[in-house]
Amino acid sequence: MGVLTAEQVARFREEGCIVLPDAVTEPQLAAMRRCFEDWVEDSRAETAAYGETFDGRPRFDLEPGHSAERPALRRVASPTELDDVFLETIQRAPLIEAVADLMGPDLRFHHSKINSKLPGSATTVKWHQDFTFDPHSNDDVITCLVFLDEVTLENGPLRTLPGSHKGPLYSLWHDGRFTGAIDEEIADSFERDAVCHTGPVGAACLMHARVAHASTANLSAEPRTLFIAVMAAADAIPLSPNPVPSRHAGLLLHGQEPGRIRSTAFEMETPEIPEGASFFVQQAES
Ligand SMILES: O=C(O)CCC(=O)C(=O)O
Repeated sequence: MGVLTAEQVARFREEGCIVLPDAVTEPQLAAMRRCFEDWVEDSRAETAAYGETFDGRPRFDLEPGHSAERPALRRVASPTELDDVFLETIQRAPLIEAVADLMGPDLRFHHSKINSKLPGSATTVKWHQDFTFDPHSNDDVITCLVFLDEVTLENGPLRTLPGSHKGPLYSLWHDGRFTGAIDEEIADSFERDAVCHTGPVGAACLMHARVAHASTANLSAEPRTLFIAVMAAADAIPLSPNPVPSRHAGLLLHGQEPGRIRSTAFEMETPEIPEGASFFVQQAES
């Protein structure tokens, strides 16, 4: 069942990122937003990253400056383990059918998370490519960023460098340290051609995992919360430990088990798994 137009598919091939309006249903959206509101309320009682994931790291990550009055919950790791609506959302049309139009019918789950920029928090994302955090045997890997809030130019939208999925894999290592961010001078050269991806609540950005991307702080009074799911062609085999391990990793989301491994040639440095709650901690240390 194709849901994307030929033009949308061509744009994805050329630029590496498209916004799909109405990517999720109203009930899914309402349920995901309710979950996140509850987690923000819970976070008011906390002063440091808390909860526990599959691999023993904190599940809920707080931006420095977080307080009960001004909560700054910036990351929830593996929400698919907390409420069924998250897995259901990425297994159902139209989202999964759109991904199948771009990556082929056989699709496997890799990991998920929520990234939020609550009003007044300073959360930013430095330039990086997801593929250098999550290398697979081939690069048919896609990051789906579902807008749980309207995303505007003011509330810290995703910014990508169109076409960068066809270019080099940039190092995330500098002076012997894994910083989780592309070298600043290279990143500065992306700024001129960077494109912001905005859209209504319920839309989703479908982004090739090799696309260079970043996002700035939320300068508005409105939140910007994304449910992010990374999935891959089922014949793309992960080559390094999952940075956001989940009991759902490897789950077939669509199509059939291919019973094959497909590999393409590339070379890159080994990524480092964050020791803290999220890659925000790695990037902040850089
Ligand atoms: O939250 C964002 O703006 C970007 C998310 C992202 O790049 C990531 O979590 O890898």
